[in-house]
Parts: sequence; structure tokens; C-alpha cells
Amino acid sequence: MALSDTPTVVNSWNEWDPLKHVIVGVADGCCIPPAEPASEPKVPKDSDMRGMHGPRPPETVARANELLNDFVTMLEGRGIRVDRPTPLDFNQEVGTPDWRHGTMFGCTPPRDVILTLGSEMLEATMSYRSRWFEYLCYRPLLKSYYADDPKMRHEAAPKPRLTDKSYKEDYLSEDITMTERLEMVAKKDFVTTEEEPLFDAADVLRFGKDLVVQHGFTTNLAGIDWLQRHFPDHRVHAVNFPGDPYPIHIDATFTPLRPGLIINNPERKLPDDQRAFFHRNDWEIVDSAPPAHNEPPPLCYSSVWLSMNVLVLDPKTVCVEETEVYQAEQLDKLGFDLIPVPFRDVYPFGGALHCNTTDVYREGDCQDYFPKQ
Ligand code: DAV
Repeated sequence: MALSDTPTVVNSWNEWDPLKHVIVGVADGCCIPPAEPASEPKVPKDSDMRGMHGPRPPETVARANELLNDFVTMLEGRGIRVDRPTPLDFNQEVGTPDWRHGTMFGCTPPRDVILTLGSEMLEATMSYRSRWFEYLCYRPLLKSYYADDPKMRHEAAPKPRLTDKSYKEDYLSEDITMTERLEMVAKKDFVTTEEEPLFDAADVLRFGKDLVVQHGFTTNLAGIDWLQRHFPDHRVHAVNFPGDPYPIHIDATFTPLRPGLIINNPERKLPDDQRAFFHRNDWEIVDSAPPAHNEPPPLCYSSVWLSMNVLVLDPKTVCVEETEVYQAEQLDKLGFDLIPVPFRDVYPFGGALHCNTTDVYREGDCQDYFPKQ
């Protein structure tokens, strides 16, 4: 039977069970959006991206698509079914009754937009105006899964208004030094306010019955509370990582690899009081190896710590970016089989191997990995 003939079932409860069906993003038409309140503080003063917006250079789009397609071919070769989202024309002005914005963002990373938990696929609120409509790229797939799998739940979190009330005005100041910014994040003073629930799906890690959610720039406490109310059978834990001056998405900071083992970015350590929860349930948190690069590639929003943004195919097998030799060495020592994947030229499009995928099906069911709450 061809992979495409396999009946669709939506089921994924964690980040490590054997992966059988996944969505991989596409780079077509991806734009650098104009600055907006949520993104401004993340683009450093001397960045090559500052002040520029519009479609990304076509040769970079072609190169990213080539790498994404090669990654898909590799996954399919291992018997994993892969689907792709449908791009929109991102280079157009969009708006709601509350605001207008010069362009959209793109059609990857899927991890940011769609949260799969069990048989549910949930469209996140998102927290950037440029990404407000991105769920539309995934609607053709979600519609087909909904038609094919009678148990699939297609849900959408309430779309936020994203007026200026959702962001702190003073956070935009260019005069804030790095020391001051680190003090602000340590006090959980982030760019978003508590005006309305906000979360990006990539701030959520799934550990069966427990969900670990980063409180930061893209997810606020109201968003975390919304997730807890939406998933009443799960236990939602807010975490934060004070060493990260721009806490956007958890997946270059804290990466579960298999039951009982997490790697944590040594520059963004989980505070001791939050660490205790993992330790009393016999989870080991080890510092991740350093990135192999001193700088991200050109026109990239993310940090060099995309080295940690690995995709676990099963509790023994991990995909790691091929130039991230230190991360690969550490994973090898931890007993994993490694699949090196050339992917660095995809980084500017929003992330690495975990970011650029979203689970549809992993084997296994919902387990309790944290009996001592
Ligand atoms: O370290 O820049 C990148 C995460 C992208 N989903 C960072 C976070």
C-alpha cells in the first residue's frame, strides 16, 4: 500500500514516540514582514534585517525548498508519511477592523501555528499581526484529516485582537541595554500584556498528561490559562528561562529526547524551583552541547541555539542539523542513532528541524510521566 493510501489518524501525545505522519513547511513566497510591536525588540539594532521588509531573495527561497524537499524524501524513505501546507500570497497587506499590516510572514514553521495533542489539532492564537492569517495555509490539510478521521478534532483558539493594548509600548525602546533586558525577562516582564490570551504552539512541549509551556514574548499567562481550561484532563506547567533576552518559542531552549531525558540550553537554564518538578519524577536535565556556529546565517531571526532544535523520530533516533557537530556528538554519547540533515539555509525561514515540522501521528498513547506533582 502506498503511503498516501494509509488511512489518516491524528494521534500524538509527546515529542518522542515513533513518528509516522508529519507536516513539513514550505518556503514559497516567504516574506520578512514590516516591524510590529511584537517583533521589534527581537531584531537587534545592528541586524541586517533592521528596517527591511518584503519577499525574501528568490535564490534563498529556492535553496530552502531544496533542503526541505530533501528532508521530506529522507523521512518518506523511512516510511513516514509527509504532508505540506498550501502557501498564500504573503506579500500583500492584511488587516482586521483593528489594524493593517504590510505583509504576512510565510508557510513555515508549522510547529509555531498548529498544536497536535491526541486526536486534536489546535490552531494557536499567534501573537504577531504578520502571522494572524497563517492558519489558512494548514486549513486544506486539517480539512482532509477531519474528513478522513472521524475522531479527529479540529479546534481553533480565539483569534486575538492584537491591538496596541496587547503590547507594552515602552518595550520598543532601543535604549534598553542587554543587561536591562535580561533583568526584565528575569522579572517576567515581556513584550506582550495580559490583555487577552496569546500563545504560539511552539511554546508548548507535550509530555503525555503534562504540558510544559514557556511564558515569554509569544505566550502570556492568559494564554497558558486558556490552554489549561481547554485541556482539562492535562496538567499545564508554566516555565520561564531567565537567561534568554528574547524568549520566543521553547524549542531552542528545552528539548525532551526520550522519557526521563531533557537537554537544556546552558545560557537559558530552567530555574531551580521549576527544575524540582522534573527531578522528583526522575527526569534528568542535562546542559546541551554548544552550537557549532558563532552567528546565525544571514537574514535569520533565530539564535545559534537552533542547534538544539532536533526532531526525535523515536526514542532511539534523532535528526540533527549536519553541521551541528557538538550537538551530534552529545546525542551520540547519550546513546541515540543520528540522522544528519543539511538544513542551515532553512534557519532564516523560522527555525530548524523541530520548528519546521508538526506531528500528525506518533505511535503510543497518553501516559503519565510525572506522577509526583
Ligand atoms: O533561540 O532564537 C528560536 C525558536 C524558533 N522556533 C531562538 C529561538
